[in-house]
Amino acid sequence: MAIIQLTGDVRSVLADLTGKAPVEVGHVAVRRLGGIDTGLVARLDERIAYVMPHGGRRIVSLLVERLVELGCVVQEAATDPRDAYPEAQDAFEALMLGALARAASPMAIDLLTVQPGRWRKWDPSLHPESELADRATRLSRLLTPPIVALVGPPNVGKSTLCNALAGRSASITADRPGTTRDYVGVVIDLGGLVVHWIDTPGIRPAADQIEHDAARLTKMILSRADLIIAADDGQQTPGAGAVPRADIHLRTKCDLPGRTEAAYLSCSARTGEGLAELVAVIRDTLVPPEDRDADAPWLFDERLIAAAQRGA
Ligand SMILES: Nc1nc2c(ncn2[C@@H]2O[C@H](COP(=O)(O)OP(=O)(O)OP(=O)(O)O)[C@@H](O)[C@H]2O)c(=O)[nH]1
Ligand SMILES: [Mg+2]
Repeated sequence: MAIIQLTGDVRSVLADLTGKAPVEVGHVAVRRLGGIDTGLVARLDERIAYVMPHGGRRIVSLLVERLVELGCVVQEAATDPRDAYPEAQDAFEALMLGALARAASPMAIDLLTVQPGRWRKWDPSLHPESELADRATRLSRLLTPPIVALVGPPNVGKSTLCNALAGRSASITADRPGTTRDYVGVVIDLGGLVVHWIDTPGIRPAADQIEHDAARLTKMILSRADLIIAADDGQQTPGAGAVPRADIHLRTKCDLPGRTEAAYLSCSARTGEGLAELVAVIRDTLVPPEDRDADAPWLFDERLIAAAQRGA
């Protein structure tokens, strides 16, 4: 469960979010939350309400996005980071412990633990804020799982690959085009980087209404994806299932004769061939090794610059 606190003119925001009259002061009610989730809404007083959806990261971030659309402004907790971690030596260490607690990827751990030392010695003339911010955008994927979408024509083995990487049967597979009718999301650890993997339905020109709806949803997901992988098994007509933007072109089923091609990264979900390389390419594209290995401080929390300027 997550708790989102609303402060201010909560009446109109609650009405817009839930499509119902705002919950009365002192009451708690179950409400649909903007078509995103069903959760609890608690009204503490005229100006304070809690919205409590399920705690999954996706739900919380979609809900926050919706609230911003409705005119809300996101406020970071104004508390001193040391309040949460009294054992921390200084603000840098407290912020690091906070990031460690919410980091999704095992790969974040070593990098975070060296940060307090780097921030204490931060020299803005050596590592200006703009450079740190740029690198932080990519490194933040170690804290919040990036979205990786796998797209391509039906029956090329997208769901089989998803299951092979997840190490379990997360998506239904079959030797029949149109097996995946809706997108399936799985959290997968790719060599230390945890990602939100989206297995999409194969794109077919002659599709029924369900597939049209699924294709529309897929387009929406693609617009949010951090990385798009376009898969084909070498048996498709050119242009089938083409996507506007693909970061990686993948040839699947390379265990079958005549399927590999130099311009593609290739793999076989059946034999496991090429999977380790695929994992490394995805991870290093999303979080490049030069960002992970740089000895500059990592701006993993917006409050770090202010703390450094205060001489925390
Ligand atoms: N030889 C071989 N067959 C594979 C491989 N990966 C998948 N297949 C087979 O290809 C067929 C289609 O696999 P799916 O994973 O369902 O394909 P999909 O791309 O998800 O298909 P849709 O959901 O219809 O878009 C199944 O019969 C799989 O067993 C592979 O690496 N090698
Ligand atoms: Mg599928």
